[in-house]
Amino acid sequence: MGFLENKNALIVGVASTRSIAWGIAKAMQREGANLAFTAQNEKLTSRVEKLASECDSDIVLPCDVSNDEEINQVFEKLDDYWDHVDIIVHSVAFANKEELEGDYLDNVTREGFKMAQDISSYSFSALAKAGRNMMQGRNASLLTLSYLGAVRTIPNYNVMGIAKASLEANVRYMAQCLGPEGIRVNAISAGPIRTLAAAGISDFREMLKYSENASPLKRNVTIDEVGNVAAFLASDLASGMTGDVLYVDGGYHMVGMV
Ligand code: NAD
Ligand code: 0WE
Repeated sequence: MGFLENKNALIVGVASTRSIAWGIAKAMQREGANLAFTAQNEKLTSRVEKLASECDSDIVLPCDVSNDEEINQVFEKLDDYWDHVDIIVHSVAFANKEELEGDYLDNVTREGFKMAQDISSYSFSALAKAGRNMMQGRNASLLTLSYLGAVRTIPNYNVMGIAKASLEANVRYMAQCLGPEGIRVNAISAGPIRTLAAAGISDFREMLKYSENASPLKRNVTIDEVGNVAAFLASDLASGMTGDVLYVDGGYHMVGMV
């Protein structure tokens, strides 16, 4: 018997088989969870439906996280399938591509800054707000994905680094707010992984090489390794943990020099 048996998990952020959210979905399904997915837009829906069916799920709901209406509808529709939600996985980030390169101050804009905060940080609060009723009395768990650029400067990560810092603070405020309801909130800070969100980032290949060499494990991490930690964090095995950021990066974050 898996450690997520009879848990209902909503997964937000699957776009392909390379998505971190897909690694998380597979691990959670393996441990016995029932899954539901959202798809950002119509273009992604059929792909996500195919992936959902691989996890024995036929629940795929539209959700652009910049739209409050769509976020509320996710839980209204989910209510037709489930009478409660135990787990919400938020694996979503966005900044304008032109702001993820070069000189931070030259390239950042008021609109781009707002956009990065909205999609990459506020949307986690928005999902928790909308899903709060369905998570009552369940020892529910919320999980999001961060990156080291939240707490250290990383070349080109720029406006996303500030959005991830906001996301990690959001984890703490949400954990404080929801703790009395037995709801836990944590983040995984993953090492670099080649996904759609990494495609088109200039020098990503060099970054992967660099972190491979500098990490104690001498390799990069996989979506399955992130998925296993996510499944653990969302389970009752982690019942004493909330408001935290766990690194799944082969130890890269704690190295001072190689
Ligand atoms: P991905 O492209 O597979 O996933 C990103 C997801 O965000 C996609 O499913 C996309 O549809 C969704 N998304 C973007 N804007 C959205 C919107 N407005 N509404 C709804 N969904 C939206 O890439 P990924 O690398 O799996 O990214 C998932 C998370 O992991 C992100 O938060 C990212 O910052 C984080 N992360 C990635 C890495 C990495 O190196 N790939 C490392 C650490 C953390
Ligand atoms: O969080 C991320 C990337 C998130 C992301 C990616 C894109 C690419 C396409 C957000 N918005 C967009 N917008 C697009 O138009 N990561 C942790 C992966 C990543 O991205 C970097 C990195 C790493 C690592 C960008 C610069 C430097 C390092």
